[in-house]
Amino acid sequence: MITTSMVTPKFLTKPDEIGVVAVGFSGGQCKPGVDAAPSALIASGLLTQLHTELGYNLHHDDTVHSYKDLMPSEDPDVRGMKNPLAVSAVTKKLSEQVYAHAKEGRCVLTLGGDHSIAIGTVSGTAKAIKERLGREMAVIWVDAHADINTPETSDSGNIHGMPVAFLTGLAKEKREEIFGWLQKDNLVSVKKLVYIGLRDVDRGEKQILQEHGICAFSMHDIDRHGIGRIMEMALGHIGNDTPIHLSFDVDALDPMWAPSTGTPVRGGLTLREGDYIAECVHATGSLIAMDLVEVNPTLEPGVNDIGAHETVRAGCSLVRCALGESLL
Ligand SMILES: [Mn+2]
Repeated sequence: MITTSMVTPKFLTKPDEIGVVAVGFSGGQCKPGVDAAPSALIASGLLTQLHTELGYNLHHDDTVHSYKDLMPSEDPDVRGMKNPLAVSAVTKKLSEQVYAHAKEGRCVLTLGGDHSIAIGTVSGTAKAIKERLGREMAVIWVDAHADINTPETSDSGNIHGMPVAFLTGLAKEKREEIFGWLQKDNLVSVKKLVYIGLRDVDRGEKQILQEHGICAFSMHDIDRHGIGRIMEMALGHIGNDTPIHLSFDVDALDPMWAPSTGTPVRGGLTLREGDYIAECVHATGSLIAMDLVEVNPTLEPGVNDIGAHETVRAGCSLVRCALGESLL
């Protein structure tokens, strides 16, 4: 049975509406299959549940966007980045799509795709919130990884490990066609960024987190304090007067709960801890957007696709919790 605990949203003018963007894009990393996630999530009934069980009116174009028309014929590495033209073009377009929903005052749900797409989603909501409310939003980044490499600190060159660096202005590129379209209006402050679930952070990233005093709760912190106290501290850092964009990488969950993902790391969140994070963010009434990324149903599918099925199911649960499902 699904029960809802609806909280009156503080920063949405259309609280009963959700703008949905389905992004079948995998170009921020090397493993195909993450582009199949939106269809798998939708086929498992996620959008139907949001409508019939949680009561939202969905604004969705019934399309899983692959942005094929935006793909360049050649896309050579730039500063070590792989597929820079493609990722930039796709995220720029996605930024406009998310902006259009957020500007209308509705909550935006983006189903990825690899985590590079957050360059599009976060920049879109940041701009809309600045225009609509004249304030900066916060980002809660739930992930095993910090995704804050600059092109120079990245070993792999995969842009899904760099979105936070571009979104905070720590990584910059002047060329319009390679993220030069990210302007001040699109960016978020490192002071308004909170990480939860980190456990595989590169050396260069650790340095960036320390240098900028970024608020980050690793699995060590969660072991020490428990997820309840961690959420108090995370939300305390943000304050109750700030809109929140929740960017949830399914690899924050332990591979036991979400095996079908591109870069699994053992020692992660339980499904309940993940749901609890989402429930707490919902309870603030400050949620203005959520991304669910890095579900890859083609990896570790398991016997009878049980692994893929469980990963999709976990992803759906995280989304429903963030949007108001409650246990009682
Ligand atoms: Mn990520």
